[in-house]
Amino acid sequence: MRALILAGLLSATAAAVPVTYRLNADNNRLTATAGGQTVTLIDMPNQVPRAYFAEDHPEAFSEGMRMYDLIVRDFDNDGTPDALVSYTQGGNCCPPSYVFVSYKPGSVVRISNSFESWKTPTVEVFKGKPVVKVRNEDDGVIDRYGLSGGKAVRVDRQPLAELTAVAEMRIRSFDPNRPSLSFNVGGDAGKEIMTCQVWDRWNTLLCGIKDRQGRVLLKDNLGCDRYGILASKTRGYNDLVCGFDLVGRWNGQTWVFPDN
Ligand SMILES: [Ca+2]
Repeated sequence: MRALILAGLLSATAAAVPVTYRLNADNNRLTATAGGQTVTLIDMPNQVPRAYFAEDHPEAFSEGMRMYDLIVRDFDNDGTPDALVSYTQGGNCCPPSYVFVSYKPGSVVRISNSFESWKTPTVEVFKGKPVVKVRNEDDGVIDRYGLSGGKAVRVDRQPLAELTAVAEMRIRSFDPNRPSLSFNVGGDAGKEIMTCQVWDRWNTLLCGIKDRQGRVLLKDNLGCDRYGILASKTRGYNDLVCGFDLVGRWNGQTWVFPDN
């Protein structure tokens, strides 16, 4: 009997502590539940934790912020699940910030330093630990962040590979006096014309493609720092590339880019 109790205690100690993280429906409160007890970790309207609402706090929160992208893993491999959560004031000025939030029953809540990502990052295993993979197109890199000692640490940085285009327009070298290039993208033997303009708000390009009859093959409604024509083809038409590696493929009527 004694041996049984001891074995039970040991396995309870060794097993991961079950912690559940939850965002409320308004996306402004993050709670953790463990052992039947629910604790508020971040509460934007009520300024919890208080210190984070000071303007000079490096990870400054504000009352109107919302939280998204709750991703739960044991990021630091300590046996207790941690949360990665994004927070933003909204609007398009700045990318959302991401922090790791760790709750251990009976212990303090730990919130890491932040990093930024425009898009929801993916989580993958890197050198035996879950890491967050962030595409940073402004700097042309893929960064990986892990949680270590309560801090978000960049554990890897790789250059973003650019797909090679046979013809292209770039915001960096764009000349408004020469906004078009012609290239035979497929269909018949004639050349189509790609015409671009600067989307001032984002300092990026909006390019459309018309055929010789003036029919619109591609509407200019996708902002890309680079529009390229690739050598590869889909249904007889050259594939397009937006930015580094977002590939648009011909569907019989236009080019379709995946949601990025
Ligand atoms: Ca953990």
